[in-house]
Amino acid sequence: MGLHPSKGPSEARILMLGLDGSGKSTLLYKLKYNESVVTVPTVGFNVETLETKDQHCLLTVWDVGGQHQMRTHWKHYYDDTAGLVFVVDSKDENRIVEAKKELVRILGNESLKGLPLIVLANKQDLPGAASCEDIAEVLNLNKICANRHWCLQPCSARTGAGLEECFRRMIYLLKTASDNLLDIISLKDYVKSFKHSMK
Ligand SMILES: Nc1nc2c(ncn2[C@@H]2O[C@H](COP(=O)(O)OP(=O)(O)OP(=O)(O)O)[C@@H](O)[C@H]2O)c(=O)[nH]1
Ligand SMILES: [Mg+2]
Repeated sequence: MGLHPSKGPSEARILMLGLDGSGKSTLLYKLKYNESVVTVPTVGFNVETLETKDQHCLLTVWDVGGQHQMRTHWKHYYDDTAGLVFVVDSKDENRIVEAKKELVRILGNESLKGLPLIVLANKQDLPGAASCEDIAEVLNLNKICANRHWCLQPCSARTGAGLEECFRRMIYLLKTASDNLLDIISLKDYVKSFKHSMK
C-alpha cells in the first residue's frame, strides 16, 4: 500500500472508477495531455502514467469503463491498487443513487479496505451541477468512508479545474498512509509542481 520509494521515483497504482459517462476518460486525457479529447464509452480500460514535474512521483492511473456490463469486471483491477478515485457526474441527479450503490459496493471489497479515496464531483462547469455539499450528503460520505482517508474534490474534466488538485491530494493521502513523517515533509515540496498548469 502507499507509494513505493525503494528505487528511483515513488510509484503507485491508482484505480479510477465511476458510472459510465461520469467523465473518467475525459479527465485522464486532460490531465495527461492537457487536451480535451472526444471520448467513446470505454470498453476495457485506459491506463496512463502521471508524474510530478521533478519525476519524484509516478502515478499509474487505471480508468476502467463504467457501463453496466463493465462493472462486474471492476474487481479484476483491485489488486495492487494503492488509491481510489471515484468520479461522479454532478449534473446527473437521476443517477446519483446508482453511483452511491456502486461506491458502497467498491468500498466494501476486502482488497480495497482502508485505501485512500478521492471522490471527484465532476462537470462543475455545467449550470445547475450539484454542489459538493449536496453530493457528500446524498452519498453519505462521512459514513461510507469511515476508516479510510478520503476527500471530495469539485472539478471539471472539460476545463481542467480541480484535476491537478485531485492528484496532489492523492499523493498526499498515499504518503500519509505510508505514515512516514519525513516523506510527508519532502512531499510537500514536490507536489507543488505538477506537470500541467490549470486553465
Ligand atoms: N460539460 C462537461 N462534460 C464532460 C465533463 N467530463 C466529461 N464530459 C463529457 O461527458 C461525456 C462522457 O465522458 P467520458 O470521459 O467518456 O466518460 P467515462 O466516465 O469515461 O465513461 P465510460 O467510459 O463509459 O465509463 C463526454 O461527452 C464528455 O465530453 C466535464 O467536466 N464537463
Ligand atoms: Mg471512459
